[in-house]
Amino acid sequence: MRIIVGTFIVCFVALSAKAETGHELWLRHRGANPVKVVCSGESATLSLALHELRQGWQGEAGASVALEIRPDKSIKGDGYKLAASGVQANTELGILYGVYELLRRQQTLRPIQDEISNPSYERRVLNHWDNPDGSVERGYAGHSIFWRSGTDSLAVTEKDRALWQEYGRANASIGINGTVLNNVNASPETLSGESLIRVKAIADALRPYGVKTYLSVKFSSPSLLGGLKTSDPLDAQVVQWWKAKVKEIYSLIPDFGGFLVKANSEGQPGPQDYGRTHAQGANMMADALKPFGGIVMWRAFVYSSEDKDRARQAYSEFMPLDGQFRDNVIIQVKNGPIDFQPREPFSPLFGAMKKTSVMPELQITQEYLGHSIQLVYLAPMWEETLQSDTYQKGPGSTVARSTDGTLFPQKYSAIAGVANIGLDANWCGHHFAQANWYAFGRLAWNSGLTSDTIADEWIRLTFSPNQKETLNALKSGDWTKNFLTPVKEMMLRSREAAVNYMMPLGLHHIFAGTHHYGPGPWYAPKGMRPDWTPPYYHQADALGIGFDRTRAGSNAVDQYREPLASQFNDPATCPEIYLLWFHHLPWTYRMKSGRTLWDELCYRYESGVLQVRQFQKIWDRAEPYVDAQRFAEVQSKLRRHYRDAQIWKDACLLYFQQFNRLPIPYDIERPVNDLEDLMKIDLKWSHHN
Ligand code: GCV
Repeated sequence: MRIIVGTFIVCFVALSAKAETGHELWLRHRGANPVKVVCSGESATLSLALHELRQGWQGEAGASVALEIRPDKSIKGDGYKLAASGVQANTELGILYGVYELLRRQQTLRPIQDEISNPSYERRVLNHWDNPDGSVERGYAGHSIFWRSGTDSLAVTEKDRALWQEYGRANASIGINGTVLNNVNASPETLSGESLIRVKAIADALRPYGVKTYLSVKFSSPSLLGGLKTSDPLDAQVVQWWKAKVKEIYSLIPDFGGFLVKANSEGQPGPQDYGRTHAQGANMMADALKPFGGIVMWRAFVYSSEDKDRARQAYSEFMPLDGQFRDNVIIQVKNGPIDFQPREPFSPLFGAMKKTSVMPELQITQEYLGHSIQLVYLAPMWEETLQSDTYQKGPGSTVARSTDGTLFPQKYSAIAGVANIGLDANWCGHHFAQANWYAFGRLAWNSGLTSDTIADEWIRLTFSPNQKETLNALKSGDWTKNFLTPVKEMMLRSREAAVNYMMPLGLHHIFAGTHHYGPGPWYAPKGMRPDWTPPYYHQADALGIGFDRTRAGSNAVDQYREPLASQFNDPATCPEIYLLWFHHLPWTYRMKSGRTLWDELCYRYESGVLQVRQFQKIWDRAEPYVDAQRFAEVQSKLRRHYRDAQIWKDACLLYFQQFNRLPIPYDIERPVNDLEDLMKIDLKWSHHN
C-alpha cells in the first residue's frame, strides 16, 4: 500500500507541473512574500525595481529592503553594492541590476553577503541581424520582434510595445544595456524618417530598462537614401549628410547609442570603394556622433577572395591602422579569425591593437552550431575565448583583459552578441537556446564567471519547480540529484560533443553551403569562390588533411605573440584541439593518444555521436521534473539532434575515407548511411522541425 501511495504522489507532482511555453524565460513567477521597500527617489527605472521586488520577493515575509542611490567610488558605472538589507548604487540602473541579483540569489538559494558587483564591460550589446521585412539572417526562432512586412509594417501597436518591454526586462535582468535593432547587412531604408519613428518607439519602450538602441548603417546611405552622387567619407556633402542624419536621430532619441558598421565585407559598400581606409570611414561617422555621445562599432570581419588564407586577413588589414581611429570608435572583432566556427583559436587582433578600442563579437544564434535544433550550450566556448592568453602584455593578458580596459586604455569598453531571438513563443526556438542569451548577458557583466556557475543559475531559474508543488523535492536534494546535476552535465558537455561530431581536432568550415547546418566537406560548386567551399579549409588529399598555417605555409601563426606563435607552429606543441587549424598532417601522424590521426578522427566523431545519445537518456530521466510541454519539445529536438549527429559522422568519415582508403577502426560503430545518399540530401530541409 505504501508503494502505491508513493507512486501516486510522484505522478501527481509531475502531472501537476503546469505546461510552460518557455515565454517567461528565466523570470518565472513564483508567488512572492510581502516586503517593505524604501526607495530614495522616483523614476520609471526605480518603479520597475520596486515592482520586481514586490512581485518576486522570496525572503522573509514583511522584511524591509532599502534601495539607495548614493555615490560610492568603489562602485563603477551601473554596478551596485548588495546586502541582505538592500541595494546601493550610483545610478538608477545600478539599483535595478542589484534588485535582479538579489532576487536571483533568493531563487537560486545562494546567500546574500555584503559585496560590490561592477560590470566587466561598459556596453553589453545584442546585435540583431533583423531585416526590414521581418526576416532574420541566421535566425532560427521565427520572425523579428522589431520589424515586419506588409502595408502597415511601421505602425506601432500595443502588442509590439508589450513585447519590447518584455524583451527589455529580460535583458535588464542579466545586465544587457544595448541593442542593435537591424542586420549588419543593412538596408539604407533603416535611416528613413518613417523607420526612425519606429526606432524611437522601440527606444522609448526599452529606456526604463536601461537598454539603449543602436542601428546598423549602410555605408553608401548618402547616395542610396540621400541621393548624393557619392558616399566618399571625405566629401563635404557626405560629411554634412551624416551630420544631419545623426542630428535627426538624436532629436528623436536623445540617448541613442550609435552605429554598427559592416564595411567592405561580403559585398557591403565601404570607404575602400572610394580609395579611403577603414579609419577614414569610421572617423567620419565618429565625428558626426561625438557631440551627442554616440559611438561607432566598426567590424573587422573582412576577407577577400584574393588572399591565400582567409584567417590572416582581418589582422593584415586592421593592424596597420592601429592608433588612427577616433576614441569613440570601437573595432568589433569576431571571437575567432574566420567565422564563428564550433571551435577557433582566438582572433590575433585581440591584444595586438594596443592603441585602438577593441570589442569581442560572439554569436549567440547557432548559425554553425545546430541552429535551434541542436542542444548546444555556448558558454564553455565563450569562456575558452575570453580566458585565452594573448601574451600581448606578458602572461595573463587574456582576451577579456585585453578588451575590457584593464590592459589598454579604452575610452569605451564593449562586447557584442549576435542575438538568437525571434517571435517564437519561447523566444529562441529551442528551450535550451535561452541559456545562451542568458549566458551572454552574465558573461558580459562578469567575464570571470564560469560556464558551470551560469548553467547552474539558469537551470534553477528556468526549471526549478514552483514553490508549492515540489518544495519538498527541492529540500530533500532529490531535484538537485536527479535533475540539476545531470542536466547541467549535459549542457556543459554539449559544445564539445558538437565539435566532435562536426569538426574535431581543428577542422573548420566543412558545412553544406549557404545554411551552415549539415555536413558538406565535398561542397564546391563550379565557379564558386574557393574560400566559400569546404575543400579550401580541410585540404584533404591522399596523404593528409588540414590547413597549413605554419611558417612554411600561410604563416598565420606569426600573427600571434610568442610563445604562442612557436607553440602553434610546431605540431608537437600545438594544442590538439587546433591541430588541423594550423597544420596539414599525414593521415598516419601519431597523436598523443598513440592513435594515428585518422583513427583519432574516427574516435572523435564517434564520441560526439555517443554523447548526444546520452543526452537523450539524461533528458528522458528528467521527465518527472519538467512540465509536459517543455519536456516533449526538448525530447523531440534531441531525437533529431541525434539523427543529425549520426549523419555528420557518417558523411565526414566516409568522405575523408575516399582520400586515405584506410579502415574505420573496428571497435567503432559502422556508418549507417551511404555517402552518395548523404551527398544528395539537404539536411536542413530533409526533416520536419
Ligand atoms: C550578417 C557570416 C554569415 C552571414 C553574416 C556574416 C557577418 O558570413 O554567414 O550571414 O552576415 O557572417 O557576420 O557579417
